[in-house]
Formats: sequence, C-alpha cells, structure tokens
Amino acid sequence: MIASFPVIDATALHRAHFGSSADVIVRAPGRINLIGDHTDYCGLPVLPMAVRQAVQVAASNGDGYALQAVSSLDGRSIGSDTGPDPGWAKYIRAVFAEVRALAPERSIRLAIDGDLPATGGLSSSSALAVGCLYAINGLWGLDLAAMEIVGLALAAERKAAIAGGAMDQTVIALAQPGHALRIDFDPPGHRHVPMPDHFNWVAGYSGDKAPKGDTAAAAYNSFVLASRAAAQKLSEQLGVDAGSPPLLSRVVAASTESVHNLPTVSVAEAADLTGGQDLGLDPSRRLDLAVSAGHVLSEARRVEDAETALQAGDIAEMGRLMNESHVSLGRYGSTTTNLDRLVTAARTAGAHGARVTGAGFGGWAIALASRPATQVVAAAMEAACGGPTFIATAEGGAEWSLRKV
Ligand code: NG1
Repeated sequence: MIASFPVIDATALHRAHFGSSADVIVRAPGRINLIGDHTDYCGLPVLPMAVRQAVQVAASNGDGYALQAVSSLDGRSIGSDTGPDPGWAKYIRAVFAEVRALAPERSIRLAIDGDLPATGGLSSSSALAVGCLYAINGLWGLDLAAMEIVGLALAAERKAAIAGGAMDQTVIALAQPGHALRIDFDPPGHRHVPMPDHFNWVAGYSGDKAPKGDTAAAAYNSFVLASRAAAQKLSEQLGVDAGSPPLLSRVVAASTESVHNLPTVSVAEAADLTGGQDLGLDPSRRLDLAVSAGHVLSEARRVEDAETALQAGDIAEMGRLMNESHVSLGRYGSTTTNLDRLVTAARTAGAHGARVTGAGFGGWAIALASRPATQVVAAAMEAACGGPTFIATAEGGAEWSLRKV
C-alpha cells in the first residue's frame, strides 16, 4: 500500500497557537538523492531531486519574545515556554542565530507543519532550515538571494548537527519541476537535468531512524574527517594543494593503487593531518582512509555517468550505477541490514536498480522501476520493512508568498 500523506496547513497551526494570521507562508520540499552520497562534503558532485513532500512554515512578526515557534511534529513549542527544547528546536535556533545580526531588532513567530517524514534521509532538517530562512527573508524584507539562503542554512545546520555538505539546502532552494539537479561544489555550479517519464522513483522506509542531529552524528563526522585526511595524504603524493579543509575533489587524478594503499589512522592523527579539527570525535577512533577515498572517488564518477544515463533515458544503465553505489556505500559503512533488505526486495520485484538515499544509517532507500513494475516494486519494499513507501516525483524548490502586507 503506497502511503498517503496528510493535508498540511501551517497557517491553521499559526492561528491556533499564536491567535492571529500568518503573514508569510513557505513550502520547502524534501529531496531524494538519485546518486552521489557522501561526496558533497568532499567537494564532489551529487544528483538529487526535490520531492512533493515538504515542510510548510507560516510566520508573522513576533511581539516581545525574539523567537517563538511551534511544530505539529510533536505539538511542542519554544519561545514562551520553559523546559527542555524539542529535538527540532536546535535547527530553528541555529537559523535564527545566523540571521540575528541582519536585523537585530526583529522578532519572529513560526508555525511548522508538513508531510515530509522526519525519519532521516529525505532532508527534513534542511527543509526546516531553508523554509524558516525563506519565511524570515520574506517577513523582514532581507532580500537574500537563493544561494545566500543556502549558505545561511548550511552554516546553521553545521552548528546544530553535523559537518555536512551543501547538497540538501541547494536542491531545496533551486530545484525545478520535472528535473533532477546536478550540483557541483568545487568549483560551485549546477544544472537542471530533465527527468525522463518512462519510469518511476519509488522511495521506501527502512524502519530505522537515522538521527544525524543525535546518535548518527559521530558516524557521519568520522566519514568527513576520514575524507579530509585521505585528501591530504593523496595531495602530498600528487604534489597538489588539497585546500583547507582538504577536499578529495582536488585529488581525483590519484591512481587506484595509491587510493588502495592509504593507511588507517586514528582521529587524532587525522586531525593533525587536516589542520587540527577533530569534529568532536573520540581521538582513538580508527579511520580507514582507503575505504573513504575508494568510495568517494568512485561515487563521483558514478554521478557523471548517471547524469549521462539520465539525459539518454537509459534506465538500465542508471539502475546499474545505483546498484554499484549501494555496494560502495555498504563498504563505506552507511547502509544497514534493513536498507539492504529494502534494495534486495526492490530488485527481486523487478526494479532496475536500488540504493540507500542520503546519509544512510537508517532512513530511506530508493528504487528505479519501469512504469508497469512500479506497484509491484513498491509493494515488495513495503513488505520487506513495513513501509511506508511513496512514488517520488521531481518537484520545484522552495516557494514563499506573503499573505497580507
Ligand atoms: P541527509 O540524508 O539529509 O542526512 C546528509 C547531508 C548531506 C550529504 C548526505 C550524504 C546535511 C544537512 N545533509 O544528508 O549534505 O552529505 O548526508 O550524501 O548535512
């Protein structure tokens, strides 16, 4: 059974909680990443698309408290209440801290609703951050460009959670309906890639939450640090500058053999190699640099090939690349037993390819299915892990409108 999501109405939540109408309403979509995971923080490309499921933010000017917010996620609020913050609050507080200097006298009330599952892998945290920034931008008349919003959201999320890349914020801000978005980071750039319509993307939940703001943070940050240390080592061999922090995008010319021969180092050694930052990790934790660079550099090549396959409408090649990506992410350490179960079920039911999407450690997998096979693939994924599943369509990026001036 394919999931149906509830109608969302942040404006009603705003009225109910704050007792007045919202002035700005924003829709910020989630995303699935078609291919290119754990490459963005290495300066290497990604190929995501925005989906229909979204976070909705209704906002108005505040009256005394600098920041007030309420979310339908758990019915909890921040600003006027005392007591411990709900989990989502740290993202909003971090966003507010980023924009505070731009308008120190202003305050804001935010009501958050949505049908984007906050279960990891569909970018609910970035949709929340970008959505709140569009609301603040509209309400305060800050006139921020989309890429400035991306930069502020990224800075806020890095302070609130993990040392992530900019894939999620960028696609949420820039996506166009009917297109995937090829994003480059070093040097920055993007292009819209038309989505052929003879197949469907099916997304299925593994049943395992993947809280990057919480327990999965150290695992994610250890990948980031390993990639930096690997980039530094390879750059020394190649005689090139890896940048600061070191990026694997600077050493794509490294040979397979030099990647294979990279050592395993401790967090403390990796921090020394990369300018001293240990990203809050246990100093004795071990990082396998060959596994890190092996995945990231091969995944970046798959992004190039996948964009070509998508442009050509070559579903078989796209599926093959997805399958390779999933195997590589398994070695990297971001898949789980349930994610493997999901992708195996999808392929057995006739999907051309299937892979984890996003950071992993739980969360969601996606499958590429021909139109006739779609329902069978979705049902198989649902049976494998209990669902939900949905057919992901390529939608536009964040939109905002003023309700009244
Ligand atoms: P998700 O799957 O939304 O947690 C995270 C990072 C991305 C990217 C992917 C892995 C954030 C906000 N998101 O995404 O930048 O690194 O993992 O490809 O940090």
